[in-house]
Amino acid sequence: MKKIHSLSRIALSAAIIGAGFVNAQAADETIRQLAKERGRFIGTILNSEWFNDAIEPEFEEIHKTQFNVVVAENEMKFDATEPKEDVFSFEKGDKMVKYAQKNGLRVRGHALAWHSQVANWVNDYKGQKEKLLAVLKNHITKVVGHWKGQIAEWDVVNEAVNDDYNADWRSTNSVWYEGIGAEFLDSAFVWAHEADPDAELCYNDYSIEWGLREGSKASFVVEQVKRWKANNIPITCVGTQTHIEIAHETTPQNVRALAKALAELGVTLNITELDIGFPKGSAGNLTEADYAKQGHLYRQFMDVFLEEPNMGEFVIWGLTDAHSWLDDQQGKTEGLLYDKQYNPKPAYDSVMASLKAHPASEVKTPYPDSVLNPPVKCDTDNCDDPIAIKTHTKLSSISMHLAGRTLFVTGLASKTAAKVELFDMQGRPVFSTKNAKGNVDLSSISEGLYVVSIRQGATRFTKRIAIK
Ligand code: 9MR
Repeated sequence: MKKIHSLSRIALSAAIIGAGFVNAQAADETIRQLAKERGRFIGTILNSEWFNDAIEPEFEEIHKTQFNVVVAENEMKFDATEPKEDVFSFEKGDKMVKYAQKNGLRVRGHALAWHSQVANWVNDYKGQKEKLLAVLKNHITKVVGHWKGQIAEWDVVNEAVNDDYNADWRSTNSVWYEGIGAEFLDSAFVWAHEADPDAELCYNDYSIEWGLREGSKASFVVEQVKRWKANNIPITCVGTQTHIEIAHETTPQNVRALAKALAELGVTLNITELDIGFPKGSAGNLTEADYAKQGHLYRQFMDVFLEEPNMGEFVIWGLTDAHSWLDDQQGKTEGLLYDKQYNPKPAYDSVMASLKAHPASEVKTPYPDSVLNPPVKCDTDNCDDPIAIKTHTKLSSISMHLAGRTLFVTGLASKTAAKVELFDMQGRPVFSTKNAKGNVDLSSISEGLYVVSIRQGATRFTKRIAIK
């Protein structure tokens, strides 16, 4: 009997209960597999919900099946790793590194020297240059040192350029720049290199997908990279975050131009935080043509990525529209490859189509074999100790089927009852019972689309249903 790929299972169950996108994904083909054959890394973040064990089981299953590079959304930033002076907190980062090793994923570290998400205590030293240099050195040395050999690449400096028409260093609201001056950047690269000489070291920023016109952020960054290379500052890569909107049609070609400019300097360009959002509030009105347009833009980025020999990583800032910073903080929405119910969107198909249109024999890799096929760091034994990946990460055994107004819940552990909740598409609770042991009567619920959540102990199952 042909093995049904687990993702196809998800798509299949979505089809049964009438969810949005259902595509005919080939059973054994994944982005990860095609990326690996091409010597490239394609990935996404582990959302903070994953670190807090508050995410649906589909998330991890898709994440490790489809991608081969991973980044922590917030958990390796300064405020997370050094919440008190010289007191470090590596637990969450360790959990991710261990997950990556267990599943053969490359790890990006994000981010060491950044004006944002700095722990509050650092502000006590505002304007004290020597002290701030010591603080930053200690932070970089201990954090990079802790994961030496396990994190392949660091965003050493993040977002240090301002947003002015004539770009320059960000001189306000940056404890590092205001207290130390531009030398904090050079020093950060040197300290990171001392702590892990094999790690790739990036400068990462947003809005550098806007072209190389005079005075632009991208041109300013290229000029700095020239200076760093001339001065033997150990930078190896630039990250273009690329948080864009559906209307930003020129950005893929701008990224191509940036890659070419950096190639001349012997530096790699990575796409590090891509999302392509629609205006907030538009979610309910989006048409097939809108999603096709989004797919077209994703495809263009992937084409550029595969065609430029000095591009190595393609990272999307989120996996599912159910968990994305766009809705919370950006006035944008629906920017990722999977919809809120974990169905692959047309954007997913476009990424796959681009990969297939660029045969492995024609895609150059910027990485040596030792990077593409690193020694396995984890066997079953050392992976289980000392930090166990929570049982939460196992696929839920719970399943459900809706027939008329009756929800048939199966796969529950026999001893305790489950909590079944129903939410409308705005996330408002419309039904709840704590005592489900099998069938749940939904005859009181009006026609419409809902999300069902079934919880039993640590096991959780969520799915969208249409009540008719
Ligand atoms: O996705 C992150 C979000 O959860 C945080 O609240 C936010 C705080 O600054 O940071 C988000 O990630 C940012 C990344 O670290 C740097 N580039 C911009 C990203 C989106 O804001």
